[in-house]
Amino acid sequence: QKPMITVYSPDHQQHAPASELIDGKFLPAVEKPERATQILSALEPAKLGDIIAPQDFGLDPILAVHDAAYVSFLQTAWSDWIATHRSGDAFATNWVMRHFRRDRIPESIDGKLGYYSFDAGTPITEGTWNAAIASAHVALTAQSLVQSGHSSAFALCRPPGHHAAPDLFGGYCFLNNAAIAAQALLDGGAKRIVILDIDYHHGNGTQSIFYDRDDVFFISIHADPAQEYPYFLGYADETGFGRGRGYNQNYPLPFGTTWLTYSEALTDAIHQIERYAPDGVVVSLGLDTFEKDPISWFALTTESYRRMGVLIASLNRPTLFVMEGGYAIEELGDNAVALLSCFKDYR
Ligand code: SS9
Ligand code: ZN
Repeated sequence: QKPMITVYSPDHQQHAPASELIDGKFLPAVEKPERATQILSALEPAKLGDIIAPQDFGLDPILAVHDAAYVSFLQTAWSDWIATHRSGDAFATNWVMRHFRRDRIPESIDGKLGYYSFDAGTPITEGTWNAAIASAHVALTAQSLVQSGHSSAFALCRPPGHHAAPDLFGGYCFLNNAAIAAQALLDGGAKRIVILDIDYHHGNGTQSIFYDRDDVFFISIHADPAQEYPYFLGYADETGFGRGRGYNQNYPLPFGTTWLTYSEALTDAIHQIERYAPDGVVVSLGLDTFEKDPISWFALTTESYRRMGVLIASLNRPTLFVMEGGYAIEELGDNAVALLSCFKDYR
């Protein structure tokens, strides 16, 4: 059995919003530092492999996925907000919707926040950029391990990334860690990469980044967007565009989904991956499909994650796990270890 190295940076703690806009109220943030520290403390006794700090890869691999103007916006968003509003976390409240112009980027920070986001549930704090760039470097460090021959690695990313598009933040995400890592694998010589997104929410950002490409096959199993966030993407008929036609696959599932139904979708996804024969698999690992997740409505159990680990291991491909969502703090570490240790045991 080969060890599975985990990459972790304490810098995520710099992103600790005081509150989030949830159900029309400012409530204590659900996406909080304890998520990552809880997983870290469960990993230590599980002994999957060493836990290492990220390297600094600079901005180039981020700019291979995200727009330069968007990245500059993120770097100064909080200080621009403070210059106007003097205190507190920044929130978007106005958006470029249908009937509006998308060819003018506002000068005002309030306008920019709306131009570069798609929800009001994602606060930007003083340390958000530092945390987001560290999270991307965590993913890139794990990617470099896989690229150099490690059969798997775990990027304990926080904040998550799969909702972030080339020029949009939202859904607690700023930089798309999984997409950045997948692009880096390609730039390092891989020809075909699969991103398998098993977060409860559709990975709209990742889908958007690779929708017209055939070198990244994006597959997502998630709650039906007709009923659940992010609401405006993630339907089964989104199958890719141009060269990318046939290389995007969504499995929208209903509220209350248990392992019985979930495993059918995952098994189908596994077959599709086998047919594509990728050089590597990036797993957008969300654990918000768990029955006790406070913001999600699937009914998977810790045992489901063990089985998921076994199924993903059966692919026998270099595999990079990138942490996404999961908000049932107490069980988060056990569920992560359940999946990762079964994956490792069956490889
Ligand atoms: C549910 C609000 C959802 C965003 C959730 C983003 C999850 C990222 N009432 N808010 S994995
Ligand atoms: Zn999620």
